Amino acid sequence: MIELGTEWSNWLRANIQRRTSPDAMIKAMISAGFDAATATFVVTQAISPSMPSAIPTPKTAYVPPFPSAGRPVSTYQNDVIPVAAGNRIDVGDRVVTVETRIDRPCVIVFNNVLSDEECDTLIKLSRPRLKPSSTVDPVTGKLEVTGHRISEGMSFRRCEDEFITRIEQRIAKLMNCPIENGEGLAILHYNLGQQYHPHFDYFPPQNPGSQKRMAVGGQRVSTLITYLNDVEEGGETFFPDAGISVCPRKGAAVYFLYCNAQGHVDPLSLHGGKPVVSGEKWIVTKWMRQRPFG
Ligand code: PD2
Ligand code: ZN
Repeated sequence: MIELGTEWSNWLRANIQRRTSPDAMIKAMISAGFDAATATFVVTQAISPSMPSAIPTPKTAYVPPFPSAGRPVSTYQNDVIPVAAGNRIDVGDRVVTVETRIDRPCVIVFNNVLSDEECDTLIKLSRPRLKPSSTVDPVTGKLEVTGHRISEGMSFRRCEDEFITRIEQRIAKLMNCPIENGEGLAILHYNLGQQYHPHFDYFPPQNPGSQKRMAVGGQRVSTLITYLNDVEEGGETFFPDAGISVCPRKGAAVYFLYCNAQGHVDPLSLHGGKPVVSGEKWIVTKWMRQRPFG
């Protein structure tokens, strides 16, 4: 039996009452981070009169109106943003400038995170190690190659040499998170037409595979995507539920924060990479965890 929280139970009940189609409910649950199998099971079970329902009796009489895009209104709240205040941030060996700050979802765009030479070196070092990209299977928690992210990638071991260590120290200072909490720097390369469909970087708490992924280091809390080249057209990092698009620019970066001190995660951080329309796209991503990782 899958246990749904009160918020989701109320949402499901209200939608069944207003005769929303099962397909639309399943789609809305998948968009909110449920895996397809769980969403299908829960909806099918809820609408079937012959099976016991996953929906417990509501504890409150109030059922919120149909929320935007079929999702329940999120009560997520950020803590104090860890990134330093101000328009210029000294990260030790460089001054990073702040281009844009958005409160919710918490998104910050930086310039001058990496030099042109550092971008070129990361591409050169990673190119011979690229493999088809993998994503996390939501049920097993295992990494698998799927059509979900159509690109190639590789990960450096944390602090694997002096050059990587220098970049990691700078990024940790910028994100204001201990270097030990970081996963290894991950490179992604997109060719013409390739994209990354919208997803959460956090491990969706209701996915059975997430517990396994969080056993070491806990939940992911923040991401920094740094662009390693200028893309002629397309390839924006976008947040579809917040209406934000960030255009890739060599050496610039987009930061986002989506997990607070209580371990609650922000569904507004749903994001993806738009298809590359002209040229190619290279990025390096740093994911930070709640605790030391690995
Ligand atoms: O390449 C991107 O813009 C992108 C978009 C969404 C990268 C990631 N997610 C990621 O590395 O998690
Ligand atoms: Zn992502």
